Amino acid sequence: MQKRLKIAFAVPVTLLLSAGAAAAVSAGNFQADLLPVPHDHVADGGSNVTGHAALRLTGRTLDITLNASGLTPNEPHAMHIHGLTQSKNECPTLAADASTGDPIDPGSFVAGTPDGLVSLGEGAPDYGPIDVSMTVVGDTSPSSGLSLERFLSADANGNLAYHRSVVVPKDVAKNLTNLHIVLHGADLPGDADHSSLSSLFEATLPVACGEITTAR
Ligand SMILES: [Cu+2]
Repeated sequence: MQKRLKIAFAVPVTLLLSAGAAAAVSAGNFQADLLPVPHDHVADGGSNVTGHAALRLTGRTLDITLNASGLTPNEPHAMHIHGLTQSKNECPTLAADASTGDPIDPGSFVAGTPDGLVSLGEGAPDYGPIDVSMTVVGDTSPSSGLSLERFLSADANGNLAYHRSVVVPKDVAKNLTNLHIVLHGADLPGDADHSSLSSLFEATLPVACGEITTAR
């Protein structure tokens, strides 16, 4: 409830500020420190994904170099730039675990009871919609958000190194510091298999998040 109020008040202020931000240069260096999305460590199997993204913007071309570790090995991980371009967005905290019906471990799931995991849906109010899909080939628009076959897989040690230059929408280029990067996908211990790919909940689970800031 407190968070909803905060967002309601934040919008008008940000709209005023964005009038000044519109004059911002459309070139420069940006970065994001990717830190684990907070989950209960029993529920997420000790997931501890960290990483760093270096972003260089030239016009609408964004050159992205992203390294991450601690990911579920040998599986693709959806990676996106998220957020409402016209307002400052935040990475979710564990308070986002509203547990409205996460389909994990159905044997013990009790609706309305926190399960210790911030699901895709629960995190969405914090990190907003997809702006850019960091695919390896082809389309990078939001519509590729779940095209897992075009996202990079982590190696056998759970490391991932991504580099691609993508053309981003104008409002994304102009508002990068309102946005953040989210990495998805974790095999959870709550089910019998050892893959995140048999469950949309696991494949889309946000595992790391980092707000985009200017870099020198
Ligand atoms: Cu995402």
